[in-house]
Amino acid sequence: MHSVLSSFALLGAPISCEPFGSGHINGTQLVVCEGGARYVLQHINTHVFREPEALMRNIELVTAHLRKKVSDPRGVLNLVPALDGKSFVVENGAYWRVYELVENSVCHQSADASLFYESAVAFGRFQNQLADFPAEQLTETIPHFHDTPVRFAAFQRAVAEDAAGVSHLIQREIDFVLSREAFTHTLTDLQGADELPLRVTHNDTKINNVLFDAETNKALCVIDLDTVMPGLSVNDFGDAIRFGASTAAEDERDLSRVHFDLGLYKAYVKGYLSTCGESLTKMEKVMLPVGAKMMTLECGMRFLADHLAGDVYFHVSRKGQNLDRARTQFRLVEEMEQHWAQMHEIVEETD
Ligand code: GN1
Ligand code: MG
Repeated sequence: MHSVLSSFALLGAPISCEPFGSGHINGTQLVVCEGGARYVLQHINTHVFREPEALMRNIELVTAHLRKKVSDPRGVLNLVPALDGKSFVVENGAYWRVYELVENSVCHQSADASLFYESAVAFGRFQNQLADFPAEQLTETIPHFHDTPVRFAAFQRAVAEDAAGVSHLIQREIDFVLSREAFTHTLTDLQGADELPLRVTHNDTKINNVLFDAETNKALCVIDLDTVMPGLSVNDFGDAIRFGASTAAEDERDLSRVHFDLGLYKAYVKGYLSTCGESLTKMEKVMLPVGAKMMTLECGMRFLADHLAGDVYFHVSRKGQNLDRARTQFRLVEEMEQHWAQMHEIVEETD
């Protein structure tokens, strides 16, 4: 049993603690206590999140705000306080936190159109519920997280450094990114010109960051709040499409199985606009397809940069996994480019 558990106000003594979930960044364990209470213990990756205390403050603020707006107690994550009243415990320099497990919930790694629609309802609602939250109170937990030109520059550095010595094997993928440099500026330029508003965003809107009711499959709540910070709504929309509107897993090796599914895209557009369409500006709606392509390209270049660096950021369970992940993203980008007009039409028709 992890000794840090004794520093949290748990109901009953912990009897088991097992690896849980599918995150790439933090270490996550499911804790079961005598009496049946269940919790999620997380070790915060401070290599990625440099200011864990500011991050926890963000989560405290955001969950408190959401709690005022939800009727179902399972509609928001609940932090379990440490015995000293804080929302985290530091042990030997490591940061830990505990959430109550959301009971009778399931997490999906992929979805059909109706489930994907439900996840869009949840992320749209999340966006809406936080529309009146003062974004300036939040710390940027990872500066420039979805600043694609900054990610592009980091990618160029990774190519130049070629730390793992693999760049000569992946020139085609490198060129794929380099040839899209101009596109990477689209959203940051609009933001700089005040044509896209700064909002409170989730920044990791994959379908597996939504919990669904185990019986009804209705979306319950949004999880993984580490990257909640000021950002662009279209990037939240886009990251969800990147992950969820693909016909294959993020690390699929057989690219013939990887497609951008317009039906899934349409389902997400519908669900998303149903809960936050009213609060989005005209420009935000017009830029939704750009958000989708931007997040897919950005994630692909992050995976490829990490492959070049020797897998130092994203956890890998096999050699070449980050390259496989990059390739799926680039395949999706290509197919989005082929369906560009339809992606816009779907937004216009739905709005
Ligand atoms: C990381 O750990 P996880 O799976 O929640 C990453 C996201 C990527 C995602 C790709 C803090 O998220 O930005 O989109 O992997 N999170 C961070 O699967 O870098
Ligand atoms: Mg995440």
